[in-house]
Amino acid sequence: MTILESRPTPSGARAEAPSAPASDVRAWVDQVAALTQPDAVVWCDGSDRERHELTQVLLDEGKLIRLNGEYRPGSYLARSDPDDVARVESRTFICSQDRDDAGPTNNWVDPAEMKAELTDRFAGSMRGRTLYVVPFSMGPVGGRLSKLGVQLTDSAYVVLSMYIMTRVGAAPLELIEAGEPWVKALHSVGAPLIDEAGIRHPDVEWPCNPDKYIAHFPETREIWSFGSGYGGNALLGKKSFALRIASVIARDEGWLAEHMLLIKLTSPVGRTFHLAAAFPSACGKTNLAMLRSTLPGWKVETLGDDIAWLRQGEDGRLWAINPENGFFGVAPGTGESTNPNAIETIWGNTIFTNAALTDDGDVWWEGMTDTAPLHLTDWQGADWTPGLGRPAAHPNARFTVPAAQCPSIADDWEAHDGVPIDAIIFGGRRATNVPLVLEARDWEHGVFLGATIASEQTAAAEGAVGALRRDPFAMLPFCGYNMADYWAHWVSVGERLGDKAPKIFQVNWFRKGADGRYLWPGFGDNIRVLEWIAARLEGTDASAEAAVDGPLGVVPAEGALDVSGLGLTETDLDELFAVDPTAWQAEADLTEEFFAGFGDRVPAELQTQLAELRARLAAA
Ligand code: GTP
Ligand code: SPV
Ligand code: MN
Repeated sequence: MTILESRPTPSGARAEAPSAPASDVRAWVDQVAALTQPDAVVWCDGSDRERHELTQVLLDEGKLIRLNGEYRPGSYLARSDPDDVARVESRTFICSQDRDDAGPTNNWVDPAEMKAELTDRFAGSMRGRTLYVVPFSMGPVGGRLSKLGVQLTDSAYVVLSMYIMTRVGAAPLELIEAGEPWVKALHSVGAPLIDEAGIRHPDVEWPCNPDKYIAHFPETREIWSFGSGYGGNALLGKKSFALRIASVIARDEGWLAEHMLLIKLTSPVGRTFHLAAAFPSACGKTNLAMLRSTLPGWKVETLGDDIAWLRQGEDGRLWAINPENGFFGVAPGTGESTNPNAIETIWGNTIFTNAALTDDGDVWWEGMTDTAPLHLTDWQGADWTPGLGRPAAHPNARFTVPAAQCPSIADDWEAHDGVPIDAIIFGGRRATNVPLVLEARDWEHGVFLGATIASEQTAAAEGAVGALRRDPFAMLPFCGYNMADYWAHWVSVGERLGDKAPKIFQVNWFRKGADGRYLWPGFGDNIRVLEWIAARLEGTDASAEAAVDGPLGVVPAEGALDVSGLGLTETDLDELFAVDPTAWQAEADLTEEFFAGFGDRVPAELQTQLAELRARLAAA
């Protein structure tokens, strides 16, 4: 670790506003240190040595538990405060100058007001702690689509997580010092160890503050996060930078920052396709990204599991990168039978948060194995035995692991120019109404499908699990500007791509039968849906025969979807694709209401799509 004073003053060319000029890194650190009053300032270089030292600090402080090296080498368990277990959407703010630029789906506070309020919160917030300076790159360092940032944080757990999730170190800092634009990401857990009277208090296992703020300043490309140490609230390269701030940069520069997984699909005859898919939080991105095919000859390789940046290339097509360096994946439900590639990925070098601990020092969660161990220590540190009626792991327990450890990672996952996208898939968690798969008639219809995604709420954020809510493009919590403007931006990107635009599809793995069970086996069998999508992408006579028109979009023709060996009944299959015109007219009513909330900013193209949907339903 290097102490502030040993660093030379950065010099070199300066970036254009609105990104901070390079000379500001040190000045900014000094200014934040003066405000937050840490005991020490440490500039991080991302080295192994530093990682070991930070790990040791966390072990000594009782903030990490070392797992049994025989089962889980180089791996640790962290247990959070029970009130800091997921993203806090109610405390997430988009502080644009103009309220209308944040739109009706974001919390808004005037930027000057928010900065004044947060300056009060940050004053002395790091007393007794260390301020870490973490320079990082989203995307491979120096890549054409990559972006730079510096996170300041008083949490060593956050630093270790950033090492896994982003590219940290000297190389990004050199680029910043050479004048590349960068994003300021300020974070404090908001739990000073020294009080106003100068008295030092003992630390706790998971310091945080009940008063949380995840504030974004889109015009100045800044993030100020206070009070939480968990996931997307605190690892600021992820949702705050790579989605909320990046979506605004993308709007201004004509590209897309999306809540999407990225995969390469290879057919039995060696045809390859690159697909990007947006599903809301905890709705299956990691699982689809790591799919192990149940159909012989088909292969899925992983490029990313949560975020994609997509930009038109010189050939006119849409190219995409995964800006992240690791996975922050949902643990519950991840097992040998559902996601064997994830299980292999987390063999070691993994930080687990809010998983249960086995008596022999490994982790466990619901769905990891069919039966639970007879005794566990639960995610809150209490004794746990099966049948207690409460889960051993928190439903939003997560693993943080380097992407390079994934056995299905694609060779070119770090390609500087990314990969060319053949298809975009939208999905959600819908027990009713939404069919297993359909294809959009064209780009604008695809944008309508994305804009009207609704999904049952999961444990990835605070709120009532199971409640149906609109989550357009799976970006409701992540769009850094007015959602209706974002839809218009999507329409304009399609216009620019023209006939080189990817095809758009919609899927739903979660439809249930009258008896409440999932109609579709999901997981590895989702390859059957990808096979149909690939058939449609071929553009051959057989592609045309594989589909028929339906009221909601283009659906598989009789027999075109391979369901052999699944044991689905005729009724199951019918229910998976059933379209109830009455229920859909009701959905259309809800869509109309939803659009009305955005006033006249809703692009006319989407209103036209809604009218067409109603007409098709009426004719059905
Ligand atoms: P975030 O990281 O929160 O953005 O989530 P994600 O979209 O990556 O979700 P993930 O793949 O981790 O899935 C969340 C939950 O959905 C897990 O409990 C999975 O087991 C479950 N799941 C994923 N795919 C399927 C599927 O095809 N069928 C069913 N029934 N469940 C699935
Ligand atoms: C999500 O909630 O979509 C996540 C987890 O991927 S977090 O990083 O906490 O946002
Ligand atoms: Mn996510």
